[in-house]
Amino acid sequence: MAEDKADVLLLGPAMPLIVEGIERFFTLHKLWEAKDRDKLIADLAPRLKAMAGGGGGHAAIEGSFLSKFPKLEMISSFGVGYDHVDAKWCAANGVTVTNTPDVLTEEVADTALGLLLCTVREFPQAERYLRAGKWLGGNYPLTASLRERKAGIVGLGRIGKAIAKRMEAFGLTVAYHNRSKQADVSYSYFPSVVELAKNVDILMVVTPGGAATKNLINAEVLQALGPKGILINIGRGSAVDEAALVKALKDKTIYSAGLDVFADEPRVSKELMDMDNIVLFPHLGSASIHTRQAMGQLVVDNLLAWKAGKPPLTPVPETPWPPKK
Ligand code: 8YV
Repeated sequence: MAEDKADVLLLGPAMPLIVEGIERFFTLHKLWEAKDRDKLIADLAPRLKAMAGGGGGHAAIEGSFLSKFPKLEMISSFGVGYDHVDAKWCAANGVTVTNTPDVLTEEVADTALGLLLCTVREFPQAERYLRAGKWLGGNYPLTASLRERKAGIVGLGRIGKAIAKRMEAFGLTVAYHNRSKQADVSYSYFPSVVELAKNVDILMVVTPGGAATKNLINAEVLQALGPKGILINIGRGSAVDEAALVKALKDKTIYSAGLDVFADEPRVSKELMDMDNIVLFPHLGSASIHTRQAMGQLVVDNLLAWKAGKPPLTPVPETPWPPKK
């Protein structure tokens, strides 16, 4: 007799590795492709125990949606950030949430340093200058420099620490702000973001999204960062007050910015688009083939661990294993 495969509801488009990996071991249902979404939900609701988020954009996974599935046990989410999942609701309802940390740490840290260099030394602008044939008319203007700068990291988790290591190798002095002081580092700690910003001229934002960090980087922080200041955001767009940032860039309250994430991505505000003196990446942090495959595999492996009744590989802190039902 054929094995009765457990159902998995995939909430959005996902890379083939995830789709095929789930299909091999489970009965896969693709919510975004359903002709009648409500019918699919109603059919699955009495029996569905597992969902997966593929990472093709991060539509909110809210308690009001999840509560339609009384037997739900597991949500395997793509990406280290899971601000789109109502993890509190999951914790209260015995649902385990997993994310894909660690496997992307070095990639995101590489991207952060790349974005920093691009922003300070204006590499994308200089390349556009060459391609426009302007080099024939004279050299690209001299740029700002990393030399003699102090960097402040907002959010010193795993990725923040990997960025700090790279910054040290580049000769930068590193300080940080975090919810709590980290015991395993000797960088200067600032209990407030404004105090950190006052003491550095690079502010590297690596925070998760969500209510706790919403608009953490506001007008006051940008003012404190000052006219030499460079803001880099590799964490979540919601952590930066974009209107305040646009104003700070226009008023030259800060010098420049490099952004990999945006408040309403993939839509980027026209005001940011129109500025040629900043650097904008289309959320590239972890986006290499190597790293995205490792992340995708972890989405599948977390589901397989759940299927085997084993502890999930990477549960988020809000939903430690075993779940409280
Ligand atoms: C992914 C990310 O781009 O891991 C994260 O939190 O932001 C990125 O690595 C994103 O999850 C893709 O949807």
